Amino acid sequence: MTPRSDVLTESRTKRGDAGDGRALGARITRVDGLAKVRGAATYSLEHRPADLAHAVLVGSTIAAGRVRRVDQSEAEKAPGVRLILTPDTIPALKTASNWLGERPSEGPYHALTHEIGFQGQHVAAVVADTLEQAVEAARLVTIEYDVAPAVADLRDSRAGAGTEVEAMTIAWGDAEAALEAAPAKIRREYTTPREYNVPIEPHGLIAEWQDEDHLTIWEPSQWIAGMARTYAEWFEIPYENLRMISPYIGGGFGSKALAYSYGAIAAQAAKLLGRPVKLAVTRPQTFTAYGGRAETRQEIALGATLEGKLLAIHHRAANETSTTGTWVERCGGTIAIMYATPNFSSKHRVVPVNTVLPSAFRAPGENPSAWGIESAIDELAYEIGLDPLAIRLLNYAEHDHQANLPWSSRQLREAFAAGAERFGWSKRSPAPRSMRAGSQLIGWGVAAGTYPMRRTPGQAIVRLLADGAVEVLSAAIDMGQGTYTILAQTAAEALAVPVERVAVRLGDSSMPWAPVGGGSQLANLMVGAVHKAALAARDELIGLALNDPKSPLRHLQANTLPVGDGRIGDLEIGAFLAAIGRDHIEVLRDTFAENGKSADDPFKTYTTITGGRTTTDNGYSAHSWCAHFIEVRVDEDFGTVRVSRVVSAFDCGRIFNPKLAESQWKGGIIQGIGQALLEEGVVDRRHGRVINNNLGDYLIPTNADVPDIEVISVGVPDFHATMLGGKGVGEVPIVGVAPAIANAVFHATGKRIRDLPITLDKLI
Ligand code: MCN
Ligand code: MOS
Repeated sequence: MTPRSDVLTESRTKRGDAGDGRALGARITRVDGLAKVRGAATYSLEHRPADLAHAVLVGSTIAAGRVRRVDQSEAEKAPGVRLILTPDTIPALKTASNWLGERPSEGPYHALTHEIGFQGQHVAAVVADTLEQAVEAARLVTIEYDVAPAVADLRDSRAGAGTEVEAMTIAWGDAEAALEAAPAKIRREYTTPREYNVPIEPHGLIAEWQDEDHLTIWEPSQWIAGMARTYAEWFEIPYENLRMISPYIGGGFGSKALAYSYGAIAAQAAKLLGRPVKLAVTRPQTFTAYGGRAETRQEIALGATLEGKLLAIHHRAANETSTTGTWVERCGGTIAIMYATPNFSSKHRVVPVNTVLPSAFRAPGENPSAWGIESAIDELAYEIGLDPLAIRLLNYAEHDHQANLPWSSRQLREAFAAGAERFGWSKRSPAPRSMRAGSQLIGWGVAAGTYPMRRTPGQAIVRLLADGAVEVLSAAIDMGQGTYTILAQTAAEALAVPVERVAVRLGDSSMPWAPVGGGSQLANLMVGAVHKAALAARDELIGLALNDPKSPLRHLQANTLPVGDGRIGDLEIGAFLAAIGRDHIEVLRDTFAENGKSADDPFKTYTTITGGRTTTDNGYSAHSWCAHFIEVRVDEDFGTVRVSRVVSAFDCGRIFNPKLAESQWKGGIIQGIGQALLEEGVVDRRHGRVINNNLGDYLIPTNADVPDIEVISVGVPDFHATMLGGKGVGEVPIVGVAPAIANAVFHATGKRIRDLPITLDKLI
């Protein structure tokens, strides 16, 4: 359902600004907040089309092999059953292109296949009149398999070495020779387990065909254009005939940017039945319906002078991927740019195992990369007898050594300083096990984090309405990060109206193109487009006032025509528009292209990730930065770890809404606490099965696990990074949290944990 302006109007906060042109940067409460807590916000799966049928998935119980036979005879007889799809009966679709816009094959796409590559892979789907009937009938489907040996995970001895990813080889100087000659060195292995996004709203969709080539999909989506393209290509219908609707999303953390096979199955069922079909992926199924963060392994060797100055970084990394596709969890990202070193070498391998294809989870790549280097640099500090903060400052990278370019801005030194000051780092007693409170060992750790500034353009329409209100429209999305709010603030700022007068509509493919709501880019790109469009709308209004033959303001000069708060000059905008015979003014603008021109090939630009500018393409290397200072308390007898204090300082450039950015930072830190202490997909080696596939067993932090978190902004506007000077906020906060906690645990206990999560069995 499209976001209704009435819902948004009702939910607007009364604590907005007064239309004084300073809306951007104000601590405004989320404009969609009230609608959400009152239940007035309609999520995709709450849509209620008439005659809705329900699909339920049947998953493979084996991790590798072949479906020999599906016996659906019992299920067919069950009450209410309308359709059973199996590898034998599901019609073929066309293979869709990937997010690079490349079609991996020209052949058909089968959403259900006989070949089994992982446990939980969809093998059949049962569609019935009610959910209960479909659930019951799905239990009656029996499947016979030919079982093949499976490789459970990266640590499985049968996993092999995999394949080197050439594009991930990064090198300068001669790391091996420099390491050999270095007077101080360490060589260690760091690992992270399989981790899952687990947004609070599980996945799923409702698919409804209007006629044989018009399809509407209600599905939570971080990328309206990209997912709409996939559905359109699968079913070979024109992109314009595909309507994708996703006004509200209960979190995604990277997992809702692509269309998955269950989407194809539901849309296929809807087409075959001529009825709308709803497919709600259950929580256990979300662990195999799409991938979380791949398991990683990194071997890091650091060579340094006896004073702690880095001479070489040598890095060999690997991540698991599926047997049918390639996911690269780029472990070379953070390690290549965080510290100054004259010699560097990083290589990366992918190792196929029997898992669903892993995918993006908040700060993919940068997150495990920071786990490695921020642990290793800490180990070197203790080895040499240097303070962990001092070694980071000693090796501070004054420019990007990988790209050999200046930073667009890097307030990381300021972040270290502000964080250390608020945390009281100078009071730290250096030796491990030297701080305690009764049976609690106290440890203080520090680590840095970073995330690149990605830049794909996006479009927005700004409308000035006769009643002085403003509308903003874009197919961008809000999954909780605050897009509705900051875009309202942007239009309010540019047009000098109160935020309450701006209605923002998002999440609909019939609106202007927008990039993926991922990679921490959406805020800056869309704020840029809306700002441009709002200023252009204002200029158009003034132009009409000065030039339109019917304008009552024709005799005035441009500089005596202020626009603001629903007025132009001394006229109400409505009265003015009525006088010139218009009922609104509408302007479309694009983040990068000028004068309302679209990108050269909008379809390619917005439905793939290839239309963007790189992190370095204007001669500056643009990234967000952060420094985390964390205190842990470790119970000496039980080995339990509690995070008791967090102070983190961020350089994310100009902040559009400190209240929301702080909430993003705290959320990322909390997810980092989960990664450090709790999160781990436990794989049963015998069956290749994720056994803790539910929120009772896959642990994430709850309130009792989270202490007070203090976040500080040290950013300055960075116009080399983006148009309005902001940098990315959403992902950088999770980067560096786990190593800061591991470093604190080492300081508390003298025990170094290099394998996440840090559980008590590893400590005692
Ligand atoms: N912001 C700001 N000033 C800036 C930049 C951002 O005030 N200079 C604030 C705004 O409120 C903006 C938010 O931070 O809406 C996030 O902006 P940005 O960093 O551009 O990130 P995106 O809008 O692209 O959001 C995606 C990002 C990613 S990639 C993941 S993963 C993630 C995250 O956001 N998943 C989230 N934050 C999440 N927050 C919630 N509640 N749920 C998720 O699933
Ligand atoms: Mo975020 S993992 O880029 O959606």
